[in-house]
Amino acid sequence: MAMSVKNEKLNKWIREVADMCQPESVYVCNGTKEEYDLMMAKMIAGGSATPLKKRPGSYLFRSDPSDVARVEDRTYISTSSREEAGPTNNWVNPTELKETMKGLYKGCMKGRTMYVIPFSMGPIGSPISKIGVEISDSPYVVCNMHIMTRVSSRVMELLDAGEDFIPCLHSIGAPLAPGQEDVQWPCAPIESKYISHFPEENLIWSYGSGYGGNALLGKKCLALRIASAMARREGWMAEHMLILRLTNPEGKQYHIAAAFPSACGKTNLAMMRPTIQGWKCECIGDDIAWMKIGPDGRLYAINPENGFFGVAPGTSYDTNPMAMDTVRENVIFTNCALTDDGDVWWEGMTDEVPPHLIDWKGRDWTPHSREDAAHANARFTAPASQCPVICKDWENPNGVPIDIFIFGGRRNSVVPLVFEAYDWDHGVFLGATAASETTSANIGAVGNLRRDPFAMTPFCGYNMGDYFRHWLDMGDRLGKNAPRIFYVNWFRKSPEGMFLWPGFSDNSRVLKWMCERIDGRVEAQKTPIGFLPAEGDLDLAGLDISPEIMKELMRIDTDAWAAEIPDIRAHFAKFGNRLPERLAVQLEALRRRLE
Ligand code: SAT
Ligand code: MN
Repeated sequence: MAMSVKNEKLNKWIREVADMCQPESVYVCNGTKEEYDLMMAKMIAGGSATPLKKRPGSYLFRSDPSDVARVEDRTYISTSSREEAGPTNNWVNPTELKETMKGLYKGCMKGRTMYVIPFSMGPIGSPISKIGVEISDSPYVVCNMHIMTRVSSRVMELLDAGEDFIPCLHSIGAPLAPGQEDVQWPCAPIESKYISHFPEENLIWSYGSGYGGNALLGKKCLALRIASAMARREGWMAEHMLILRLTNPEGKQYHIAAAFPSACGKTNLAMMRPTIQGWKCECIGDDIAWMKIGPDGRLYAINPENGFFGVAPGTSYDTNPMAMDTVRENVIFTNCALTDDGDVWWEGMTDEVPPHLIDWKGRDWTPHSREDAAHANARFTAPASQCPVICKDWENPNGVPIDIFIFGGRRNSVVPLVFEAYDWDHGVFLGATAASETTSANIGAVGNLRRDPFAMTPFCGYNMGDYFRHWLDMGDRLGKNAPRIFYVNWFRKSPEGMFLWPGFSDNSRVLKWMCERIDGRVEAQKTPIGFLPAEGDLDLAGLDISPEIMKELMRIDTDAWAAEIPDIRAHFAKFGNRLPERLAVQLEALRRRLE
């Protein structure tokens, strides 16, 4: 099979990997529906996929309970010096890491098929797209890659014609001895999992996990970690951002890119149905934005992905009806619960809880069970084209011009609903100091506050201090064309622990204010932390919310903000002399304004 590959670098790499991993056979994927169906049929026969009677063309998978999310502790940026990877990344020198991993890769595909998956991030053949080839021994990965990226023989034709590619090697790390029976979700124990990146040579090596970003290497590994390093070298941006188009009642379009950490509502915002009269929202992407300065000097964004890998729990016809309609058919569900009539279910999907389910671990479940029926990081993998509000320009190779950047995260206190940066440098400061409570998207403690600059902590493929500088450089290049920068917090709580803001569709009210700001239609209040909406400027028509609650949502507790200063100082200190002076200046200015 591999012999029909004409790209020499690819051919050589396939042979090397096959020699090292010793698979039973090698199969080159073509991305067709037949291939997908055949692969699924095998996984159904093997017992790992459950077809869902209630959802055409859809399947449920249950992972090993140890393999349920990204593993940040086992994720490496392997640059020639530790300094290049910076203080926010795990680092091992490339020679040592490759030796360790070669030891693990040796014979790791025994008894399995080695799949070669040619894929494109971004529309095939577009000048901004990048080609990757993932080698994986997981048919589950092949099917997910079919949805999340563009897998196609057309990509192979480009490779045959000599196009370069980013090699992405993946193994679940579970060889089969002759006659050994396979398990439902083969993977390696946590201590031998490695998600490794070699940004200086555009190379990805992943071992031991079959879940999400650990295994679908086009997403976080290629489109963020490797791409962010390429973007710095080449003068563009690869960001952990949703992209949406908002249209006002007069038909004027605004394009917004927003960076929130994993499982903080990017998918919900990207597909939102505005509650404000006459406004329309369309989705372009829900997770990743690649942005370049266009010929007119503005910043243009594309979504490099082809599907959504969204968090299932909490998704419902109330919170995200467009996502619910997106996942009606042709979807892969992972770690959701199974209903008795052959559908999936998860916490928050319906008001009524089914009387009986099979939980994500495959056990009988009733409302009296102590654990959740679906895992908190259960996911759907769905084609973006199925989203009812997908924007007609979502595959436009020229991208869409970004007007607004939003940063934010989960903060149960301190941070108001919305505020605007004074200028670009202040906006970069807001991005660089963004903080959020941790979620189940990563293995580890949930609910701890951490600084997560630009929501890129787990995804920046080089020294984060240099990344801050790259943002400042981009602003200098964009000048007056730079998007305006805002900060939001949908998650502020009352002392009793209730969310103060309804969120979801009502977030459109906040976006509307941003659009009015950039159009110069509304004045704002200047405060020590930034510009806040002036009283009455946030459109609350039809919303049942008391003035007291609005006041609490917008309240700036100067003491609490002052208490952030030492924490930000410690956060900045980690970057040593890589921290741009302009950010230190911003911190000092904030301190003075709070005095
Ligand atoms: O597992 S993924 O990394 O793809 C999802 C996420 O954490 O955003
Ligand atoms: Mn993400």
